[in-house]
Amino acid sequence: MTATVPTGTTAPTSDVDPFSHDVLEDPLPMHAALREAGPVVFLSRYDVFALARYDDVHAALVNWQDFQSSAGVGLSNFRYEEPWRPPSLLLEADPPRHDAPRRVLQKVLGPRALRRLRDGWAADADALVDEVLSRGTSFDAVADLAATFPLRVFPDAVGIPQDGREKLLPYGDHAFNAFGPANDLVARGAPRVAELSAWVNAQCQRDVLAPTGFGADIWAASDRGDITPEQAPLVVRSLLTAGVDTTVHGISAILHSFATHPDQWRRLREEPSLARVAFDEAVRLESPVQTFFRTATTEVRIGDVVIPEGRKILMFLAAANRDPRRWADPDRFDLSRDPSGHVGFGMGIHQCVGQHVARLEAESILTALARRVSTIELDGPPVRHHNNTLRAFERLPVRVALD
Ligand code: HEM
Ligand code: OVM
Repeated sequence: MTATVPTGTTAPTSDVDPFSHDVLEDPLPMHAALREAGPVVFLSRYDVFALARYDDVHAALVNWQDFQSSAGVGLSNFRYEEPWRPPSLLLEADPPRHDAPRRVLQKVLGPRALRRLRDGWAADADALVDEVLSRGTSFDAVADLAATFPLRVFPDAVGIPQDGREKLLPYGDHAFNAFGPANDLVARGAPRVAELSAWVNAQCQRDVLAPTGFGADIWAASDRGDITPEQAPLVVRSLLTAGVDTTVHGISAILHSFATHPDQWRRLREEPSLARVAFDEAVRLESPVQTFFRTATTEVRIGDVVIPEGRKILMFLAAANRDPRRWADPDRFDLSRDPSGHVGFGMGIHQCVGQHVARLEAESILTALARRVSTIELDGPPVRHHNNTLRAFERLPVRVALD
């Protein structure tokens, strides 16, 4: 027998649009208001329930049984709406179908596999920093570092050809917009979706991929029977979708954090091994991936609110990561704090399987920069890039001083 859940309790309601340009420009006031309103807030504009407190976001992330991903982790409910592309075998799957692709990627992107890349990426980062600094000490940290470095090292690590790599960022940008409502951001990406998708899908084929790399490793897993040959290209697609924009904006975030916290840059220079914790602290503070949705598989009760079966729940990772109930002085970028437990990479069975890749990229570029740059500061106002899911910079003018 199942217990009867008392109904009739209503959630506080808000008509805020989390995907409007005003909010995307500065979402922090909305995050605070949603956290304060209660554990669950009903967003009338989209007919969804929102979670913004750390404990509630965390609880939903680890409860994949009641909060499914296979109906889509965006606003669109795959029970009723056709997805814009075949669903991801990882992100948009539940157990048991999620298990095999997940195990494969966990191995392919695991710490052991990354050890082979470490020295090469460190040298690539040193070379890029030398190149940028040889042109001058004022530059755009997005165009010159945050966007350049991942695009130099990651596609090579996957094993895709040179040609067409400029399509990776726009494809990812659209994929992350597509988790939101069909607003102007999605409309702006729409004209290129067919071209970008066709190119990305073509790069996932075995004969296009280099004989070594993450792509080849995924196909080798299908030879072993760990996944099917039909699954292999879709697993490669996950890397090409999730692996570029996220690290570009993650690296922008950490450079912004240091440019606005000179004392923390001095600490990093004294103790370069802080680069790793610094990146996680920047991911906590900025949450490059701001939100994901789930769908209730059953009536779920959170506090006094009962969410009916089949309804969409919007989880504000970014709001959870600055919840003062969980974090002391949450808005401070502080290398002394322990940021572990942040939900910027998610939590539970879908927790970012690429996080070691992201950390290694960030650590490489940060270490290279710390070796040569004594101070880094803003050289003009940063310009935000708006995306329905990502928190991003379009431009980050910085000025550095050299030793
Ligand atoms: C999953 C964030 C970098 C591949 C996730 C999730 C988050 C996230 C929040 C959880 C999704 C959910 O719970 O529904 C980030 C951030 C990154 C980053 C902030 C960089 C700073 C990467 C990279 C790759 C990657 C570099 C690939 C190399 C994936 C994949 C999943 C995922 C495939 C789905 C995992 C699953 O559902 O089991 N990421 N990510 N991510 N990420 Fe990342
Ligand atoms: C995927 C995926 C995973 C995480 C994020 C994402 C576009 C996509 O497996 O395709 O965002």
